Amino acid sequence: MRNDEVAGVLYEIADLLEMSEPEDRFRPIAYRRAARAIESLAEDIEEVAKRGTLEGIAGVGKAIAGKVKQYLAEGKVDALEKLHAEFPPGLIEVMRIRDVGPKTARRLYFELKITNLEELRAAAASGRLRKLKGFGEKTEQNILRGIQVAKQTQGRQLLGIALPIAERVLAHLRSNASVENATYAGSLRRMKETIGDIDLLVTTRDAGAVTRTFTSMPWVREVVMAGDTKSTVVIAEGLQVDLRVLEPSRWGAGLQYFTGNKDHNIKLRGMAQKRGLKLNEYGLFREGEPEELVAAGTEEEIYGALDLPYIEPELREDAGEIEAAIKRELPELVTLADIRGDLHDHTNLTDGVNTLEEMAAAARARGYAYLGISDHSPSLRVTGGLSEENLRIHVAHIRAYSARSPDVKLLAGTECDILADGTLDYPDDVLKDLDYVIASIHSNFRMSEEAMTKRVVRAMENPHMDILAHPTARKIGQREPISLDMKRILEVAAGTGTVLEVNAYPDRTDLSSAHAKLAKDAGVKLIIDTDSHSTEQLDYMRLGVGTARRGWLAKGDVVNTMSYEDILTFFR
Ligand code: DGT
Ligand code: CA
Ligand code: CA
Ligand code: ZN
Repeated sequence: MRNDEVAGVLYEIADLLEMSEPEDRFRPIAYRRAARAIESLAEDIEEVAKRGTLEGIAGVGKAIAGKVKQYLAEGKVDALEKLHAEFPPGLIEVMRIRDVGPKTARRLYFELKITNLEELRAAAASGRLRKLKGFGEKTEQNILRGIQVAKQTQGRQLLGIALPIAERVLAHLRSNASVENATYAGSLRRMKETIGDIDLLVTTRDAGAVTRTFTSMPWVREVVMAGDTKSTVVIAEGLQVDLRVLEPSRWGAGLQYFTGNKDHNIKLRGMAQKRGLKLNEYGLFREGEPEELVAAGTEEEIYGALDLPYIEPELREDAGEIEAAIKRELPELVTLADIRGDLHDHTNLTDGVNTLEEMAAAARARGYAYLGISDHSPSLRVTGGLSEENLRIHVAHIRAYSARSPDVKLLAGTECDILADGTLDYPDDVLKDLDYVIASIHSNFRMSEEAMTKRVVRAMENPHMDILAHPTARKIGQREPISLDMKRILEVAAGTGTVLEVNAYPDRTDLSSAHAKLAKDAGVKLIIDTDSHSTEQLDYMRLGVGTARRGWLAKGDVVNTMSYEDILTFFR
């Protein structure tokens, strides 16, 4: 499905329109609305276009439908190209910095001649920005930090974006009948939160044909290299994709080598050398004349020949996994199949797009035993946070649905704001009637570590709070984590029994895998949630499971592997 790709084009038009015509308040809103609708469309946008019913999608009128059609047919949109021509290309990155946005980017360009990120950084560092009306020293500091955060992810793509793209490319490759095995390796297989490039591996009887299939895919923007064993392309989203063709008998060796990471591989090669063996992308060999092939077909055989149990890809970071493997102390990692439900989910009563009935049906389709509904609390006005009275009505609805439902059960919860002083946004007598309470930070992100830690600790000490959601509140590439004394937070969480969330929403991934591991080691329980704002986003669960596995979490560390009855009792 190319829905996300099409939505991305509409978002870009909206941003550039805002930069080009700052007085036009309505068209950017219209494009963003259409983009959101297409993103959350269950059906393939290409199918809808073929049927000629694009205008049946909420927010898609004649003009937008025309642009979608042109994009699907030609891979470009005239209106977008025209907008692009109006501004230097570097301004797009400027506009994406937190605290900047399209309208400010326009002023930076016209009033200070800033055309790219480096010029913006220099202007902020030298105090030139504060000359602009409405700008001060503080804005300059914030923008400098925003640039730093953006640079950390520059050229990298979120796992949640790269993974579906890799699957789309693999499906396309498999349409070539000569392809036997096809899979992704590299950081994607290790489920890293951001991906530098996509590494694909195939075995085939006809390397030339596969290379042609690969380099002629409709969404290829540039062919960097095309050879019989290695090809590289850049695709529409700006991501590089590497394809390697392997000998079927060397599949495991190639998979092991190209999964990495590099440090894990280096350590493994060292272990091989100590045994008089040589490990490379073609196999594990005993040195000598001639050298003898010891293992190559499967990864299990390669690890086995080095006296190691199989090491899951998510653990291969040279972060102690090889030492644990030697001692036979690797954890049995949680799997997607272990997950029985998702407890951080929004409906259209606040900022979600689907009704609770639709969300429940989507949970049923995923085979879940339960789904938690956790809409926002009143202080988050932009989301339409629920008043106490509306929350009570919502809870009654949720309970009624659950009572009627023969299979998937609903839990009535909230995602309650943690206010600046650490109190919760609903009074205790509202919270006590819910099945569970998620609390999280959505405002006042800039506090000292001491004040912020105190704020979160105070929230955790509220006996009604069960789950601390997206604990660091970061947005990858957008917003740095809040300052928290994580050690202290984990100590308190272990004491209060607060569950910490691994939020699977792609730009959050919060806790990170490293923090999840610290939490586990501190005796804290975790939950993997998607923070879904639409039915399809429930599929982010696999990303969260990937992060949890990278954090060494086992089934027993994750509370939403429990049955419905057990988790209800647990929160009670
Ligand atoms: P990325 O793309 O930056 O997100 O990270 P990776 O881990 O996918 O790195 P990439 O694409 O450069 O290479 C894929 C894998 O290939 C990497 O994880 C390990 C392997 N590899 C690449 N270069 C070397 C190397 O010089 N030595 C060894 N042992 N392995 C390498
Ligand atoms: Ca890679
Ligand atoms: Ca690569
Ligand atoms: Zn949420």
